[in-house]
Amino acid sequence: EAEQEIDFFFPQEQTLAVIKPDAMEGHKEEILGEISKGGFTISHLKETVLTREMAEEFYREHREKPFFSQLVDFMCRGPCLMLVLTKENAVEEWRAMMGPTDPEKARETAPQSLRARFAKDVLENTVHGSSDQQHAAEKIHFIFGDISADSDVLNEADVVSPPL
Ligand code: IDP
Repeated sequence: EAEQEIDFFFPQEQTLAVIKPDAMEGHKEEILGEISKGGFTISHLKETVLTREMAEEFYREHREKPFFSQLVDFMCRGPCLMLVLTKENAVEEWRAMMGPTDPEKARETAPQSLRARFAKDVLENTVHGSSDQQHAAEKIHFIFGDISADSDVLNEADVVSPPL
């Protein structure tokens, strides 16, 4: 019941965050540290190498874009870390931590952001975050299935290979 009272005053929101293959190679721990400092709760996480089909489906909104096949190649290149982040205003706050899509712009306008600090270019830009609550719900379901009945606190059963 105490939990319900907290939710009443501070409604919790979920977003899907992804640490992309470029960042898995050297910045995973640092990004997880920033997520924790940012006050997000990680309720689910899993490290996966996406298949082409999954990456195409994940980014289907972009299928007509000229960079679509590059984007799919990049996302399948190595493991990604998928995370469900919970916090008040999580969607917007995680987007703010990520910074703008293009790291050159990020370095000008949001030098503390993850993309400003770690991203190589507009394609290999370190992290993904849902753009609104509808997308968050859709992509969380796509990656993790139905988690609506799960607790917001991570338990071991949610950690699908390999643990951190
Ligand atoms: P977002 O990730 O900041 O929401 P979107 O426009 O939704 O940006 O693009 C999805 C992903 O597609 C980007 O994160 C990036 O990896 C890639 N991307 C976006 N624009 C370009 C581009 O102009 N060239 C190559 N890749 C791009």
